[in-house]
Amino acid sequence: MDSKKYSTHLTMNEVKINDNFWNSIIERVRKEVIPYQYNALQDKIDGAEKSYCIENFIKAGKIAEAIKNGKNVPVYPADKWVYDDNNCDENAFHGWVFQDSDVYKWLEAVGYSLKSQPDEKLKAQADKFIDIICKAQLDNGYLDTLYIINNRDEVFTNLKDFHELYCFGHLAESAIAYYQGTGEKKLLEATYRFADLICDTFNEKGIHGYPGHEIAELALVKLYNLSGNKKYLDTASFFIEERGKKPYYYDIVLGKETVNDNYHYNQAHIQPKDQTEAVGHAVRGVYLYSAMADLVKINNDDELYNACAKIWDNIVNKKMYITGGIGATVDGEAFSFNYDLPNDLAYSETCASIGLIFFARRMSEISNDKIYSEVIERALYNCVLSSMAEDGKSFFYVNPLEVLPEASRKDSRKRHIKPIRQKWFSCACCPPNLARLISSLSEYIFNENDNTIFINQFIGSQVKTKKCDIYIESSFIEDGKIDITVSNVKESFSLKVRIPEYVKNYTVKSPAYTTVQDGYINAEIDKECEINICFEIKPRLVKCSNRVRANVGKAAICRGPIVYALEEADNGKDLQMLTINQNAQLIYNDDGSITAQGYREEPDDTLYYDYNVSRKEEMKLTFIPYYKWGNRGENEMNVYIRLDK
Ligand code: FUB
Ligand code: ZN
Repeated sequence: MDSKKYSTHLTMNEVKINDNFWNSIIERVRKEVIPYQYNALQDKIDGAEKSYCIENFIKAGKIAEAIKNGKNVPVYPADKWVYDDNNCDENAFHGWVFQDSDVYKWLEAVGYSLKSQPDEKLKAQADKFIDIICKAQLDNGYLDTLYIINNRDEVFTNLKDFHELYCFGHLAESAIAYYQGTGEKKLLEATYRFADLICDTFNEKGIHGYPGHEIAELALVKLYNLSGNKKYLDTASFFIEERGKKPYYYDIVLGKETVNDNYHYNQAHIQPKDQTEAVGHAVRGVYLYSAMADLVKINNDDELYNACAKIWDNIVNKKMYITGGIGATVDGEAFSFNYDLPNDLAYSETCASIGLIFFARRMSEISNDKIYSEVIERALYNCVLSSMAEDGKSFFYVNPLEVLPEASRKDSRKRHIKPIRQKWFSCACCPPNLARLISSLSEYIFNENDNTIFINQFIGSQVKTKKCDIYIESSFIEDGKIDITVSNVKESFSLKVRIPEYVKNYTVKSPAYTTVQDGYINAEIDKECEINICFEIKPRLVKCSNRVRANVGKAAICRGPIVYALEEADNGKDLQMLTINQNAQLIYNDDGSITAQGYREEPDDTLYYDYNVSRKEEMKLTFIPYYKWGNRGENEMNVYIRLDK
């Protein structure tokens, strides 16, 4: 770790995307997902599960007003994770304990979107929500509708489960994005007041607790970066230092003593600085690791960096799907044990992959090692992208690598595996998370430090920096080509372009002195120039470690960063009967599919029989990008295919 080499990602203040592949996806989020979520948050979607999100803020606003006017307000139990008309009073809080976070994530996406594409109608909608949110804030700054509506006297009493600090984290992220996107400060001011209350409440002299679901930590760092107010940084550090200390805070509150290390689910089994393995709830994990990486960079904290590096290594080398999905088990939406990566039971929550991207970018800024950008690319083009339908109107929460619709219906162990994207979820964490990531994609392309600009993702874009202007024209996903025009050069610097690990051959045309360093093409720039790169992007068979039991004897097909899948719509039912030879010619087609000669075995109706070689017929196999699966109705899907002997 060398603090002099730290880089910083370039932000949407500097970077504008204009890319063949991504333009339509960003537009889909802007034109479909954001408006759809606007209605979903207000329960205006027929047939979708209710959100209650805005309804809760309106209820909380009335209570805040009543309190200000000295009126008595009712009390309801705050004792469950999810509230509905069957288990609570109609005037009580409804939905999941973290329901507030849905509108915050929506506002964050809107903030980013308005930055790149001003839109008065959308801004008016967002301002209306912000007014509703701010009316709910109590005089002392507190802002979480569960406790405002149900019981003001119990705030911060169940940090382990009830998500007040999680909702605060999303509030802060949205307020910053909205301020940066529009210049509007109302939500940010409300956030500072809540943040101040939190800083006054949690410290050496106050509560020694920490969030059960991490995110407040990284949000406080963002507030510190924006405001320069050190108390936000101190509270983020406090939360990270207190986590996992013994006796456990949660035990103290619950009046028990945990004998063995517990609280893996919350990554609170030991202190973060001593953690070496990714455990517990995956989204919680990656949000924590992101905040740890933030603190590493701000404090040059070697100990925390070593923990981050070990956890990273554990995730990407033992616990990550080929799609960049993480959190293999439904049991606690959690990381499983090393190499436990079942295809048909995978949890692989969309939010977890998004959090992995957050962690990766922070790590890339610390070391400039390209491995982090490789993982961003993997997660982005596969797990994350697959979570949204092609029309932007339905979503996956869970991202399996093998789907049999009948099993999803009949096998309760696979109830989480949905064979078709859903319109909305009562626990709707993923779609708004996706919206905020895609709307801020421009912040994942470039990093910069004193003497270098790194191009980490090959997304058509333009950027203006202190050193120069850069224009990238990219058809990378189609044919591997990237044309980089550097102009307005104000000082000499190194331009480093990541060479993807799957690229074996490439050509570079560069008038500047160009070498290869640490997996990057390195061009020394001192005047304007154009650099043309062509990466050879060929379809390839990818094997998985034989420690992963589910994939022994199988391979996946990939091209560039894109993982491919077989679907019943192209290949018929019983995808498990298909095989491919390791030498099969993989043909990339103009429509983005890959075809190959393979085989379909004849079905064996006899359950057991003496060994013989299965009879099989040749057939043309069609593979489509994994992110496209499930757009043609309910059907079987497999990422891995058996290798023919
Ligand atoms: O707990 C809040 C969110 O709900 C988590 O991040 C998701 O995994 C889902 O459990
Ligand atoms: Zn989610």
